[in-house]
Amino acid sequence: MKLNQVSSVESVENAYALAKSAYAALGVNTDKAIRSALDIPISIQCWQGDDVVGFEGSVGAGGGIIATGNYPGRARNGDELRADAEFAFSLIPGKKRFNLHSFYAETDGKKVMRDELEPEHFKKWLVWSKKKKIPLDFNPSLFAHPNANSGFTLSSADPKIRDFWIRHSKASRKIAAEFGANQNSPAVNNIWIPDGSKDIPADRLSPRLRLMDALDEILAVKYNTDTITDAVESKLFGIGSESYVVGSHEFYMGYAASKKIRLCLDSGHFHPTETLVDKVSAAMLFVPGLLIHFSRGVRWDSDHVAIYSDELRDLCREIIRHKFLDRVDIALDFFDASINRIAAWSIGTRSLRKGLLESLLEPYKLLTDAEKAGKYTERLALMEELKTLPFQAVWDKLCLVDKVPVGMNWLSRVNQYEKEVLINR
Ligand code: RNT
Ligand code: ZN
Repeated sequence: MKLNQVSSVESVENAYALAKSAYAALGVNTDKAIRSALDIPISIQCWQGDDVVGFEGSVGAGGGIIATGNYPGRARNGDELRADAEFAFSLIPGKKRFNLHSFYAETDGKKVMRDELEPEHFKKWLVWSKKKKIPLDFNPSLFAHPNANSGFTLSSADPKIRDFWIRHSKASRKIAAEFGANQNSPAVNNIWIPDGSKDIPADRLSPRLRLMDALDEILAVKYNTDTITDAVESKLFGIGSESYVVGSHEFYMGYAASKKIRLCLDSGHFHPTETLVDKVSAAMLFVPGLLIHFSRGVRWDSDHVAIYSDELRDLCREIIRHKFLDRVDIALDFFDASINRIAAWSIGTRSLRKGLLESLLEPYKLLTDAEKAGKYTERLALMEELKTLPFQAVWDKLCLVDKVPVGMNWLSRVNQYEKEVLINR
């Protein structure tokens, strides 16, 4: 089978015409759903492109996260990362943002400490972002650094260490606000720290008090909300922090609610059988908004490539059904070094866009009508029926509309890019 001959424009259009009427019979307008799905920004994580290494000359992530695998072609500098991302963008339909970490600063070979970073160290990213019309998001990097070696950063008992990371986090917010001022939409600045301990701590409280104080100090600097959206990300455990994580879910849920900032929920950061699906409608009652890191937890790893799973689809439905899009930022967070990294971006982002499209095609009112009337048999029957509607035809049409490859046609392009570019690195 030749991958690039799977579907002709004509066969996509024919299948779409049939699908359109099948959905119309349920009162769903597929053209409108396609337009809405393309309009939702997805923030793509730059760190899938280089295995979370950054440009400081370090070897890898640290901080309890790790990209395993040694697939050839890792981007080693800003130009390679931007080239790879641009190529990935050509395979991915819909509105995109690009999510940077502070250790992707470009300092022209000069050593700039993380607490001295300035917007000017992201000039190349800013110029590129403007040119490509891809807005940027940001994250302070509180790992892969000698000052993070103890396993504690913002919650460290050593004031020197804690102050360093407070200064770094402040610098990051300043950079994010500068991004936001340049792009007509706030840059999301997400604070995640790896702090925690391998074995049972005696004192679970003091680090949390220190973290709370540190965050208060960082967030005390006020910016125009048109330029920056602050978020804080919780976690259950990491490699080397199996027994205790300072920034747990309850900690940040409480913190975000009381400080009125966004809560970041990462789908890999909970118990293996626990999902985000039931958390969205609860958390949204108490926090101003959410940042969702779409990811996939597998055993101990929280960062496998996002796929079109039941969990992802349910999560998309929660956002769409309750019309939460204006208060939920949608982002990806995975890093896999064992497969082609551009393919990883393509698979993960396309899967997420599929989930959003599918949710926009749901005749939600039919479900809630059945529910309100107590017709639970009908509700379940309908839910099952909806699963086998001709969704793929609508997805293919969306790709056609946005002029990106239909079906698996993107993969042959990736293989070509691998042969021509990646393999020579
Ligand atoms: C780690 C968090 C965090 C990171 C990125 C690199 O467990 O999910 O979001 O993955 O910031
Ligand atoms: Zn995350």
